[in-house]
Amino acid sequence: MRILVINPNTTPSMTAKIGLSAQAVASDTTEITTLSPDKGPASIEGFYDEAYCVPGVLEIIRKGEIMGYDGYVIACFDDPGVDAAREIATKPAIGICQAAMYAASMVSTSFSVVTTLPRSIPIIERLAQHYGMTHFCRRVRAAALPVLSLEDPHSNAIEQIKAEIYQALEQDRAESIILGCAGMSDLAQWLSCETGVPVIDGVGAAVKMVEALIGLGLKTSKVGAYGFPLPKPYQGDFAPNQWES
Ligand code: 5HY
Repeated sequence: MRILVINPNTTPSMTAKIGLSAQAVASDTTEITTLSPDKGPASIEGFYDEAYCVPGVLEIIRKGEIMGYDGYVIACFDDPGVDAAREIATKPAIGICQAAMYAASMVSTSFSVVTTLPRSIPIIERLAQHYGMTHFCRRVRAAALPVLSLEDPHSNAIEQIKAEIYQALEQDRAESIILGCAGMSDLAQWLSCETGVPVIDGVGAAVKMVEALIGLGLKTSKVGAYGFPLPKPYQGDFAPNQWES
């Protein structure tokens, strides 16, 4: 099977890191391709960045459908554009937040999320509600670091994340930890060993769940909300994005 992993931001080093994390857990028979849009924000930190990364993500999904991919992973913890992606995709499309929360709920009775900046907390809290995960989610915390500091080997990012994890274990009584940014995907295994609790990376969780859905022969329903968009004229720069029946 062929899975297309999309990093919705435009930072090549993070796209490469996400690709390695996806490849590391993929089955031998799974071919992973990792892409990012050629337009949009260098990192996604808040609603505005999130809104502007979506058109690029959807263009990649449209190309993926033409190229016959079997499934998609949207590798940003805000799960940007996942519902719109499911409208244009016939194959399964999963966001890393949803995947990580469902995985955590199967290996623990409670989890806390450690994300980057405080402004991402309300976005993730809303997603926990949307996915029916509020009774599992003890707290969404921020390690107070910009997303791109995860790309800087000289930053103190890893220590800040670790410190926040210990706070979560102590104060939230969390039984597992979810890393709330795709840029943290390479830290999960090491942090699990360091902390002694499951530390979950959404990129890996989403790849395994897409593999499972493909293995079950499941496709995205084209009945109702995830049916193909209705053809209509789009104006201006988005004219090329209008849906043709
Ligand atoms: C992410 N931003 O996973 C989110 C995390 C965040 O560019 N990739 C990003 O902080 O919202």
